[in-house]
Amino acid sequence: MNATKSIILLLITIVVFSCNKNNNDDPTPDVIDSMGDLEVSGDFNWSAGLIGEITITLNNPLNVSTELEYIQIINEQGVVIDRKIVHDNTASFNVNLPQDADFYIYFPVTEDQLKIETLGSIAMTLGPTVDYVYRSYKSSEVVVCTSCDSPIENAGGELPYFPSGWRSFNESDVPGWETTATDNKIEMWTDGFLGVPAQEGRQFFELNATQVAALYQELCLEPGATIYWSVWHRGRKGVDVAQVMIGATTETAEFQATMSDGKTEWGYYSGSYNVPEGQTTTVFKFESVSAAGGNQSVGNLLDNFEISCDADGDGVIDRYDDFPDDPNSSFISYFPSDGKQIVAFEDLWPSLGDFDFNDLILSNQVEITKDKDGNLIEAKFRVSIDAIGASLDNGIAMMLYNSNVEVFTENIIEEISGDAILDPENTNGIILTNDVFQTINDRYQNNGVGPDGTPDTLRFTISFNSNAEDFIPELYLFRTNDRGLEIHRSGFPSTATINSDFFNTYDDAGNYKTSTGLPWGIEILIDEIYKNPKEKVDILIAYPEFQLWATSEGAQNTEWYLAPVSDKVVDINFD
Ligand SMILES: [Ca+2]
Ligand SMILES: [Ca+2]
Ligand SMILES: [Ca+2]
Ligand SMILES: [Ca+2]
Repeated sequence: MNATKSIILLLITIVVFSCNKNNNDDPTPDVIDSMGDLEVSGDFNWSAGLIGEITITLNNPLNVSTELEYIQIINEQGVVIDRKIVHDNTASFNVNLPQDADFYIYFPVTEDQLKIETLGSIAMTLGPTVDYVYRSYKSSEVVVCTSCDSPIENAGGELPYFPSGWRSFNESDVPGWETTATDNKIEMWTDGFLGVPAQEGRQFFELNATQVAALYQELCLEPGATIYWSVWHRGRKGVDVAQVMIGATTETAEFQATMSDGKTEWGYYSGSYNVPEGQTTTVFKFESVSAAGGNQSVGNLLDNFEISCDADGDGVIDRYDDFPDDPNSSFISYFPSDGKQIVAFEDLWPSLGDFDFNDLILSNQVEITKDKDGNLIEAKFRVSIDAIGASLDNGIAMMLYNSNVEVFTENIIEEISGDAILDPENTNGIILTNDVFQTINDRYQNNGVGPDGTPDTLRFTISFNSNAEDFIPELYLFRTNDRGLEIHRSGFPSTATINSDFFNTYDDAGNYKTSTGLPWGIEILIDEIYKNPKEKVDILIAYPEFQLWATSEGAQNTEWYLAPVSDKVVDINFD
């Protein structure tokens, strides 16, 4: 007894001494061996990962066409893990990225690539920095749906090069393009002439050269293929009108779209076209209809004609379509954005536990399908029950929140199938199991004390009713025999089933944190394997870098989970 008291006194002395020492401006915190002695800012979310918004701003000195193009996030293997459409040279992503791997912003049009280092604003400069050769970036895009070598030529009117102002060329001097004008003249402008910026590159066309006429290209496209075309149009003195015609010859080309634009902005036009069987030559014709000002040599500016394959006609070209043969599905993305999400819990809330964070450890990977507009179609979940150090019986549930971690105003779930059911008590809630021990096939704990076993994996699929573009899934625990006792990670709300009498009792400060900011659950986004602390081994002991990560609110030791003390963690190699 006396010995115990002495040790306690000694510990108190050490703690007091530590506190005093911390009051100095010494930036190096004292190393402690019990998480319960930590004090951490109340704002820290206890998540290891790059989680939040990234806003890309494109610097575009070469005037590459960026509007409505896709910008992507790719992983080290070059796999596209997310994409957004660029507007006004900017695009924003919500990311959940592991920090033990590298990720890049990638702009396919120019093949520019930039490593992601932080959240927030990222500026990216497009194009080669030296020795720029004037060219049209997208002059030979069609590679899949045609057997022809060069289906489109000089798409953005960058050839022939001329230094400034405007020129009238004979059609034989303009690669790829022909005109219906009887004098065979094609008029071209350079960027900035009469105050008009090129839509792409530094040159563009004026359809009305000396006559009201049409520009066209004769392309060799594979019969039976579906192609997707796009082009940009602008008025010169006011609202000019032209039309897009496609067919076997200039005479039989059929109307596709009317282009009508004023003189202040380029307008974007696009559509799909099915190349008829037997049609080996396809003519794309851009025909002047009317022009402001009444002079037939004035009007209808044109730039950046593109053709791509769109086999399923969903408006997403094959190159960007993760489901090129499914018109209802266009893109795959992931939660987390790459790797997997580990959530690790202490389950004695509202009382503190032993901080080994192995009472329940889940790893979660979600493959998300979206339509062409980015709306949710389907999500396939794989939730692995990695460790069960608990002695109590717990259930596992999930809530889907919007990207601000708020409840959706409406139900977004159409249907669920597989190893989970809808939560009858919570809209957009899911029950994975009412009792973990009843769900696993063979009893295992994977905590270094109880039996080891290959983790069971729960697989389920949610289909959505298209009311949302993104969701955050939150895995949480509840007590099998007391649904009102639910344990969330801090930063997430409790659900409709909570018994709020538990809040502010024992060690809880009302928000799933203690008065010193400690949580009952942590999150790790990880590309590698997470080895959990053995039973009753404090996570500060198992992972010496954890303490500074916590006290720096995640700013330092961002990869603490890669540096365990090897005999303090469970290291089981499951196939
Ligand atoms: Ca151009
Ligand atoms: Ca498509
Ligand atoms: Ca598709
Ligand atoms: Ca524990």
